[in-house]
Amino acid sequence: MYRDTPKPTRLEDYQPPEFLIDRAELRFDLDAVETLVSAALEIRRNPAAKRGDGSLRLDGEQLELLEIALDDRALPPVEYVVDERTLVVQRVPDRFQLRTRVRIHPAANTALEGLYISGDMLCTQCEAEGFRRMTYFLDRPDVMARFAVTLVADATRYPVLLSNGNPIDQETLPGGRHLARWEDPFPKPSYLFALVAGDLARIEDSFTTASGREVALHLYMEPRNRDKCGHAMRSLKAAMRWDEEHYGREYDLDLFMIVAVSHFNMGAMENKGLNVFNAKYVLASPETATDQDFAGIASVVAHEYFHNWTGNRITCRDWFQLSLKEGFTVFRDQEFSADQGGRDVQRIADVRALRARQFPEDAGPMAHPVRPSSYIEINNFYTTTVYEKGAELVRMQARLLGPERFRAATDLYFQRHDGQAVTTEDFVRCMEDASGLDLTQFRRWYEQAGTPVLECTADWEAGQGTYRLEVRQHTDPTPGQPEKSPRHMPLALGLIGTDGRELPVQLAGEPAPIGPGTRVLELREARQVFEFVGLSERPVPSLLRGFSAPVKLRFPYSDEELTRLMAADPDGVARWNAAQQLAERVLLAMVVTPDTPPPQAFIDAFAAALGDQEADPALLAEVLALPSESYLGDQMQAVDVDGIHRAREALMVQVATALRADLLERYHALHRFEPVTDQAAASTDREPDLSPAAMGRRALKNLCLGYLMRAPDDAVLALCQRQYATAATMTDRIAGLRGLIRLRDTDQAELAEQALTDFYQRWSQDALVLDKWFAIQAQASAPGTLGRVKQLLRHANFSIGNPNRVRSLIGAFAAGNPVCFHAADGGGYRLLAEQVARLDPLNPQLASRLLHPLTQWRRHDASRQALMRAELEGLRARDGISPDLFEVLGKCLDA
Ligand code: B3K
Ligand code: ZN
Repeated sequence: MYRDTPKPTRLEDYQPPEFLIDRAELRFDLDAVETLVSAALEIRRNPAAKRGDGSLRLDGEQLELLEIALDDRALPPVEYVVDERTLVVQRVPDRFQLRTRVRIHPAANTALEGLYISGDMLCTQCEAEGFRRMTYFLDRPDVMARFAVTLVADATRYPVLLSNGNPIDQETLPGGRHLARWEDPFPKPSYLFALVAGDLARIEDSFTTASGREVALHLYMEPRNRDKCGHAMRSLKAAMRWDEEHYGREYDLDLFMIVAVSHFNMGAMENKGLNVFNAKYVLASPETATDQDFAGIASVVAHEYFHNWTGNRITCRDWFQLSLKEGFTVFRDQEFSADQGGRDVQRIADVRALRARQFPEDAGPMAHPVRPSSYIEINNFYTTTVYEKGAELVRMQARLLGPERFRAATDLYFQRHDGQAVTTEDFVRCMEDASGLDLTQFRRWYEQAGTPVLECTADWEAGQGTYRLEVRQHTDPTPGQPEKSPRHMPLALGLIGTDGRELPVQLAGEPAPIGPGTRVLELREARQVFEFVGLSERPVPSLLRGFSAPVKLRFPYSDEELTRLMAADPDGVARWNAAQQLAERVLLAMVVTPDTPPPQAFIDAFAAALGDQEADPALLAEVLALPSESYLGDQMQAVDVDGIHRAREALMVQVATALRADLLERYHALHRFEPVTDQAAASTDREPDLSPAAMGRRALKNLCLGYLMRAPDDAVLALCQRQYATAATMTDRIAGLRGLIRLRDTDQAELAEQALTDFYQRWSQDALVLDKWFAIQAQASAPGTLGRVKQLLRHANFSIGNPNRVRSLIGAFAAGNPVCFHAADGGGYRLLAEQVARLDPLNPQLASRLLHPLTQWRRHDASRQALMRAELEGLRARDGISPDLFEVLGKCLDA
């Protein structure tokens, strides 16, 4: 931790590197307690850079320098300076070899950046700036070197030794040690370096590329997890094929490896040829993983694989360009998942996530552009804005270009920039050059933070058959950006008639369209008017179809119009969005006036959707899910946490009571598809079905169960217990448990406790399932939850050193349980602040992320604001907080 005030890095100060590293030969003498790292770097002056003072500055942190030599001459101490962050070698020649040898301590590395231990294995995480914790280097993405790596370790503890690229050779050494050599033929930035050592099991497969090359696929895991990797392997092969078919991208090495590790700060990491994954995104079986987990695995496996082209072959010039690789790669994984599992449902999930996390970020103190212009700790900028909003920016460009021109533009991007470290500007230029479009105004999306609001109104001239739509756009100020300019965006829309059918969308002055359907308009001005002609009746506009731009759109729909869209809009996203708006309206009214019954029209619309046998059950599960408490809070001036919770629960009870028979009928009809286990024999009569259709059925069925358990009579309780006990899938079991846990702190609490004990006993040996056990308790809205979370922090299975466990208890409570976290006495805030303070010295990256729910303090009432602020001030007053925390606290307290 640094005591001096950390200084920001600014985009405007970017300078090309003064030196380049062509080749890096590394040797790791591996040991958990003490590892020695020897580096031989071929360095030369960068002809494209300004000449500095003639000295070489290398990054290095927490390294103990043992030896240093330049062109084989050991350097005397007067010729170099080492401090906490850098090694400066004075007056170096234009081209030379630098050798260093340093000592590092993997077992003491709790930050999980650089080389660290996870259980009995050693592994690395270098992005963004972890490589400098292993050796002195130019640790920046625009320095791309060829790496040759030698790993030496104890042969019994670490029989498997992996690094990037191709295995070159292996040797047995005296003293029970062995050695492996790896070479990566592709130049890469240091953040893509990886090594793994351990006693690992492996499953193998292979993939034949479009051009007929064989690629070996190796998946490594702790031996006890060997039978849980089939889905990840299948997902990898599907992703490889998809990237060939949709982007013409073939894999480039003969070997692709994935390693599952138990201690990991994020989801996974795309190191060249050697992806390292959080085990959560690899391991799955129907009994241990939910349908959502299966989908998450496919999407993360694809995401990391896709990075091979969008990130590794073409990388970022500097970390301000992070969205170049992340936004594009998220867009690619979203499209992959849409092709695998269903386009509407995937898009709805993506929009839901964007609204739940990115919109609040963009409206709060942490708001920043997709291409930020300054940071203190780059790890704080792996945000939903850079990732998910970044993906929306690529999606809008794809939409503006259309499929053919977008493909031509990505082809051009891959051809023009292969092997380079580039910027988001280079990406947009390819979009322009391949299409002829002018994206000058579109570039504002990369520079301006904040979510644009589209205020739409319409009028109808019956005599003319003309419908006029006026769209005004504005964006509120964000920190450091008081003024915003209008943005260029696609607005997809359709027009719906009284009978629910689509009407033709014909703009004044244009020929009649061939048929009805979606039309994409382009917005550029602060105010635009569109005139639709040739209409025989006043249409209901279906706006922002497919969520064509990441904006908040407002239109004064009547309840009847929303109901019509909810029942009939052929665009699934718009249909879902109409249902959300209708429910939001009802709920916000109930917040203001508790005990108002929902309008009968709402219940009828809900019943109609529930009974819709034509629609995809997965879509209906989305349409019938009420907006989340945090989304509702986001729609209010000052969040009324308790009022929202009360209203949402009350509405669910009312739906459950009014539609008990319908919910039960649909539940049973869907449940019939599931195999069940014979409790005594614990064996299933059939294999669970993991197709998207089966997952959709389970989603709708468990939605029904969720409603029914809001007003449980004995029959419903029995049904929930039965589902819990006989479930063949974790999806069904956890849905049963979620229902039962609602009984905590009621007079039927026994049922909840029994199920939780049973769940613990079944799964206490499986860390990922146990994470669910922690999370489900932390998210329960029962009054005793805060006390239970405190107890769970002392549970034998809680570990502050395991990020998954920390997220499943502290993160699930603070970010996933608004009503308990925001308890009026501030107990929830206190708990989070204490845990963040405890975690910060160990793992600042994780600590800073966990803090986020507190950063939204200004959204709450005065008394909560004071309590939240006091906790934030308390953290800031602590000695030696990390730069990560320093930056977040500064932004949210001083904004
Ligand atoms: N690129 C990594 C994220 C690294 C985060 C470092 N703090 C995972 C991904 O986006 O694929
Ligand atoms: Zn990524």
